Amino acid sequence: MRLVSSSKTVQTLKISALAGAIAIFSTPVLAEQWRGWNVHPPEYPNSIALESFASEVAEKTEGRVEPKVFHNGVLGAQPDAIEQTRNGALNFGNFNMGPMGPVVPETNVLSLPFIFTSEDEMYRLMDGEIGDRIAAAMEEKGLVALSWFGSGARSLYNTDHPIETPADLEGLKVRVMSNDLYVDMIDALGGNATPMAYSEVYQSLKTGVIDGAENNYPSYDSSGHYEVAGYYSRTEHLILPECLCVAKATWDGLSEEDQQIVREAAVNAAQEQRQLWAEGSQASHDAVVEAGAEINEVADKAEFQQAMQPVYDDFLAEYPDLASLVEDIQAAQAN
Ligand code: BDP
Repeated sequence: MRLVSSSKTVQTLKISALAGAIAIFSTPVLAEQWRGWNVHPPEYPNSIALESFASEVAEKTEGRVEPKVFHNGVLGAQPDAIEQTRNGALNFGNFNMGPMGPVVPETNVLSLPFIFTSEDEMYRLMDGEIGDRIAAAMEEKGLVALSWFGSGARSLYNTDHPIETPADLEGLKVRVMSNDLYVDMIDALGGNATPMAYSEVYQSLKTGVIDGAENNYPSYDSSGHYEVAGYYSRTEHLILPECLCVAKATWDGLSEEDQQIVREAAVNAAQEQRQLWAEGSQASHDAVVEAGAEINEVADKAEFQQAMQPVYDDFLAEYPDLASLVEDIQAAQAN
């Protein structure tokens, strides 16, 4: 086979450069490149759903908007990413309502332990008027919540014994997400709360800086925490929603047509995430058990629930205006 002569190559390059230049100058609207934050690895349910969101937006806006998801928390820790999205330095992200609390107090209502009685109830309420109230409060702080993802139920796990009752937490250093409400929660159970970035938890468990943490099965699994903290006790104290959020500055810059496309893609992504979550959660449970983690059913959750009363009292003393939101969530589930 003969190689193409070098002068021919140069000519080809010139032609393609010209074609490229024409393409650029004749494109009426330049594509907007969006940067999206995600803490999880690419195979995690949320990550797959975020990728679907990105592809659907790029396809349906015909390339006017090109979202790119940065997985594994490479764009920074969650509290910083929330700030960056609020000020428009990042364009979108999948955020948990835990680290959202210090920015949007209304979202802290969702972090009151045991406020949701099941994942289904959480989804039902977040898809309705309660979710709209939360979204309105977030929008005032610069974040447009377009849909709600699930994150299962969070339970305690630690390095050297199962947690059967609050007394088993006595003196344990337990990592929590960055939110004072969780410090109160662990303190009320007799442990010592240590707020810390997610990325530091594995090493801190391994070296004994902390004794335990709390999370759902998929995170316990994908973070590898089960390798270093093998006792997972099903307290299920938090059922936290997560948002697919777009920066308000980014959102306001979109045409109505594109806003609709982006919103629809976010709702579709949430549907996919919830489905993948249910499957992934079971798979993660099986995987950690297979790897030797011990899952402990907590016989009397009521003890943990009762211990949370001071957390509710202190929160409502600080935010009396949020009492109606708390009551509405509770009442809606009693029916
Ligand atoms: C996971 C959440 C993620 C949090 C993480 C944590 O999906 O947003 O950053 O927990 O504990 O379940 O920090």
